[in-house]
Amino acid sequence: MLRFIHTADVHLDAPLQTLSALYELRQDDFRRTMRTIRDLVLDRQADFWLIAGDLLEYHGGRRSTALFLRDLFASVAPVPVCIAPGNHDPWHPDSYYQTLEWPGNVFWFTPEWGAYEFPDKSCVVYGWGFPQPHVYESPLPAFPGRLHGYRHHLMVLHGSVVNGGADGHHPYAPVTLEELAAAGMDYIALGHIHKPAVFLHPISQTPFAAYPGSPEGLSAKEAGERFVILGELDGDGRLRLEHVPVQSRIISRREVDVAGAETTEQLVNVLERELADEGDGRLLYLTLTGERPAHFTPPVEVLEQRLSRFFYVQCTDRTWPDLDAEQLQAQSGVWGRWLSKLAEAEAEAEGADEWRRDVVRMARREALARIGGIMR
Ligand SMILES: [Mn+2]
Repeated sequence: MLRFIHTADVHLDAPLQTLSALYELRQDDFRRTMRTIRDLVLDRQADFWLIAGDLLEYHGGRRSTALFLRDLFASVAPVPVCIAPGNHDPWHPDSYYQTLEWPGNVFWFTPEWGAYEFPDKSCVVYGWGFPQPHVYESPLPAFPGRLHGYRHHLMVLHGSVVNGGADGHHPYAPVTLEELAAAGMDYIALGHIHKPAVFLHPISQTPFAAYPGSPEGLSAKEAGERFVILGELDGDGRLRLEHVPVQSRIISRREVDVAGAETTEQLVNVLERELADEGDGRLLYLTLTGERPAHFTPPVEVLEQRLSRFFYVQCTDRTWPDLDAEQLQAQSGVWGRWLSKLAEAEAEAEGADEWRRDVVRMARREALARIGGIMR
């Protein structure tokens, strides 16, 4: 039985827009997540820690963070840590990957295919690393093939799994499932795509490659639990994959209908009720919707302040005022003419596809919000 922990796309020291004042605290979260993964490597007695790229940002990555990684990796010795650099942390001569002295249990992959042999585990770990941020060709045609005399074969690779033939225009090492399958691996630890995905072998239709996703959310899009993959390979080459949540903080995206609220206190009451299931300390990306009284615009700064039990709140107001659109339309002013035009567009879109009807409806809602903002 061979066991491994697979992670990728941690993006330590990445610039995180909108978090300026909280940046250092959030970076501390990312390092805590790395420690959680390290604990998992030790607790589950993993044979390997596979890291498939975009670990420490080449641009902006700090020496202190590189030293943190060095100490962290030393703390799992003698467990091998196998790292394949990605497009955010390419194998540059002046990268910390090359300028620091790393513990003996850290194995780097470079732009020349590498194969590290672990005879006591009857395993070879193969890998390749980005030479620079943009790589338009698949690295797999240059893969020299499997070594003989070993039971298990693992690969670590950062790149984009593309459907069908690679078109040569994708800048991040495009690889096809067929190419990956042809390498004859028991498992391919992929990185690059931040959403978890497991790929089935085109012939056996069983899992043989995966993206674990980012273990800590980097943006509002990376909401909910975040994972690493715990893999187990038995003597017959059967693979079992388990997704283990490791995030330090959850990012939540919520839309709350605040229709009818016409004071800040009423708004806060609605939000406290609707968000009761959201744990303290989360990052909350909140959107307000619903028809509101024209006289009252939600004060987003105040709401952000009142929701201070969260680590970070970004509140976006998408409510619209309860203007009498028909009465405005009946008047000959510029607002009336604008709304009439949108009413015409809405009528025209009636027989069109749903996407077009949505666009027209959003345009009308936006127009009402703008008009309401001015007439307030
Ligand atoms: Mn990447």
